[in-house]
Amino acid sequence: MFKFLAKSTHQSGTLDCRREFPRHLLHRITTLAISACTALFAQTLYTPSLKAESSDRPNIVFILADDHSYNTMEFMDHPFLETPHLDSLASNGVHLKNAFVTTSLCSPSRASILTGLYTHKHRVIDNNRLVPEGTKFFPEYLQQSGYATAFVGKWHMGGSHDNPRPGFDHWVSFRGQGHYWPPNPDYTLNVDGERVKQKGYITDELTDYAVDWMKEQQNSEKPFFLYLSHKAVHSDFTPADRDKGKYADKDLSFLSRGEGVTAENNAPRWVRDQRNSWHGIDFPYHSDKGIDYLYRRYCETLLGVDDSVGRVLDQLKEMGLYDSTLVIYMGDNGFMWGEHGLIDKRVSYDASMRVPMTMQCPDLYEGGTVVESMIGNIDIGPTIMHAAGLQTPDYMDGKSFLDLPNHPAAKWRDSFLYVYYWEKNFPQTPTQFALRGDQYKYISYYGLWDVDELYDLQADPGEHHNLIADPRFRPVAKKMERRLYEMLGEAGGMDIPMNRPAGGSQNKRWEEKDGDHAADFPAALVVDEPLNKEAR
Ligand SMILES: [Ca+2]
Repeated sequence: MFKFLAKSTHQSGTLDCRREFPRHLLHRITTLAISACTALFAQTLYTPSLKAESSDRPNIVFILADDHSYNTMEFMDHPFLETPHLDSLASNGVHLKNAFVTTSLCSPSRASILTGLYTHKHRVIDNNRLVPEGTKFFPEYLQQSGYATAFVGKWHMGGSHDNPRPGFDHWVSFRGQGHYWPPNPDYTLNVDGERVKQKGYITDELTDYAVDWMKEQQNSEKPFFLYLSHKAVHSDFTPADRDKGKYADKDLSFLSRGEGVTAENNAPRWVRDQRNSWHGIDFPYHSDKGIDYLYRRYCETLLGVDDSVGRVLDQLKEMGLYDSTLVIYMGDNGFMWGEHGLIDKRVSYDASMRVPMTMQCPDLYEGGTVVESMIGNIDIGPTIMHAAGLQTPDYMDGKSFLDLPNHPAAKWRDSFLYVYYWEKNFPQTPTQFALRGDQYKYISYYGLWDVDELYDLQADPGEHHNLIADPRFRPVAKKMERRLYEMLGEAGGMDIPMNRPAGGSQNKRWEEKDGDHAADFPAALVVDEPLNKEAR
């Protein structure tokens, strides 16, 4: 069983009642790491001779939701949502309140979670491609070190097949986005390489598969790692029948409607153009239903995910593993509901790049702990490997945050790098790079005649006041831009990856809402008179 020691060993002799990662495992990791320092890739710290002790290692459950915005949970002071099980992960564990993804898009983020790499390194830059041959997924290391591993749910890196991927003993998945309900009576999932009919509502059905597999681990010698990857709450938002219409009458006046996103305020021109597009509040998904209709469905769909989390936690309780199992919940990208006049993700604003993230392990963390440090999707692999007693491979960009809740003063990153590469499928959003610090965020657009953006996140967390043209902030903007490109260089990101176009392009505008006019240029780019009166 998972054992814990007090923190007295390295905190100025003070005894702290909170618990930390098992010290005997950390000691073993350190010792073995020194002898393995010449290795190119991850060294499995549990050599065959150590496998007898594998029962010391925790069981781990990672639950990924799709397009779940960071604040759509009851405990985030949502006006009406009821998410008791998602809330319980925070109240009984840790809320990683500043969690971000390096690219706010399904497939690139999923690839970063599974590889620990930035998007430009794993090169899954859109939602159409398979990961390149030879890509290593962190669950492979867990499997090799003696974990029983399962993947249940949405893989969505390339939609051409749903065959089992490396690293998993048990596999339940489907092609591409999958379906909330079977689209026809013959529609099938891939279960360990066999075609098995989807019987019902996907969130419940995936949870059934996950819980069944957990039950099978009850008497296993091996620790287990479950990767439960929901289709929900991605569009087309489809709640379980039991939740349909539950929020039909709720007041949605709290949603942002893009107020203040104007040329006078130096909001980028492309952002205002996007408002009347597939990803804008004036023409969302090219429909005339508006965001209120969509948002209600979205919230109702999330209730199924909350139920799923509850069922997984109940199963751990039933197996007597609730206190010792590390459970991590996160969203694969953020989601905007009216902020900046937009819906969806992709962009560098916090509402897009920030994700919900909680974790619990009562043996390890005190309930109600909040981590302020900036966590990334690239850190998930290193963190889960750390919990499993494995060293982070040198080539990974992320690092383990396993100890952060109990060591909040530990050295950690002070800047987070964000990248997004233009897709022809959704041509509204340009290639962009951003640097998010604790106080400021700098966003730069590449290959576009528009304004960059600078926000003071402490004074303006909603990113309403673009400071880029304010002379008082010019030194900050210059410094942030310089650091952004330094970080891109350090991370091997000074080349822009490209793909051949594939699939359609959601490029329409709605005339009734000024769809035949482009937005005005930002005030910072418009002059009253010629600048070069001495031209010869
Ligand atoms: Ca997604």
